[in-house]
Amino acid sequence: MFTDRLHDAGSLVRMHLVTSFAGMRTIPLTEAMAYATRGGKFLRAFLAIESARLHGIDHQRAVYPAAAIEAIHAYSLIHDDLPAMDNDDLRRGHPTVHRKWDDATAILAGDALQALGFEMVSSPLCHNDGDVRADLVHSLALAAGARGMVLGQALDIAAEVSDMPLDFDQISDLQAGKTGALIHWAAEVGPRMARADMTPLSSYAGALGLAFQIADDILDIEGDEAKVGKALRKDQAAGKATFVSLLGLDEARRRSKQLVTAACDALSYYGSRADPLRDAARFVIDRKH
Ligand code: GRG
Repeated sequence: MFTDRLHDAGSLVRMHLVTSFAGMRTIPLTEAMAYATRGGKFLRAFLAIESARLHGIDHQRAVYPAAAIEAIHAYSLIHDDLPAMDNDDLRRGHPTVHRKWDDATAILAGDALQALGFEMVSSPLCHNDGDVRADLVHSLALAAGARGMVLGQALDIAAEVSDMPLDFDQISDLQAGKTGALIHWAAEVGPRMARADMTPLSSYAGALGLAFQIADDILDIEGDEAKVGKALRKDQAAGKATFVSLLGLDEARRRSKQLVTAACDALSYYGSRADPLRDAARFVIDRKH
């Protein structure tokens, strides 16, 4: 069952990260790092492990990129919650890192988690071919940085202070960076590690990333704060353009379903072996948190 596989991927990655934190000094910084990597859905880890499995890479190695992407995702959430950005008190149902500790600890925990991500994919235990490791490091840097996630975040912040609301293409472009880039990288882990054609998983990830963000915008309107574990309806209150504000709820739902169909179809090359990834695409738009 999909939820069991998602849970297994999460446990594997969580254990891997805990082992890594155990080798560090116990100080507020490392406690905050451990705290920030708990309690998520581990969807990006799941994508990396399943993508690797499709290419014959076993989970002992796949856990490295899977842990890397969750560490970088956790860093982005810590920094996004800071007063200088979204100023949120709650994440995954618990106080945000800067609320539990302080801003300096949150900034450093985010910085260190980002570095840990690169430590993971540059480890010889991740892959014994140095060229493959270099490609993982390079592509992860592109996905996380000013051509990917950080670009998306900067465009989002710029849009908040602009008088001109974003149109559909501009929001899609922003979200392809902010949310899509890490999802994309996770889904491409298998062909990168096996030096295989990335086209099917790249198409899958493109559609999945957009479906994820549309679903996130729908959850922001319809979700239950207790289940989602963070403050909702902030975009609406700030009058921010989102997929829902531009398309309306019904059309947003229709588009997200269309994208899930496109994501599933993109995997035809793998036949039924890719069913867990198809289940993940359906989960992304049905989730309640
Ligand atoms: C601060 C550099 C920097 C980037 C921040 C990821 C991000 C960019 C901001 C987070 C705010 C947000 C709500 C983004 C949209 C979608 C998203 C990434 C949601 C969180 O991902 P989930 O639902 O979270 O996979 P869990 O908790 O399950 O890991």
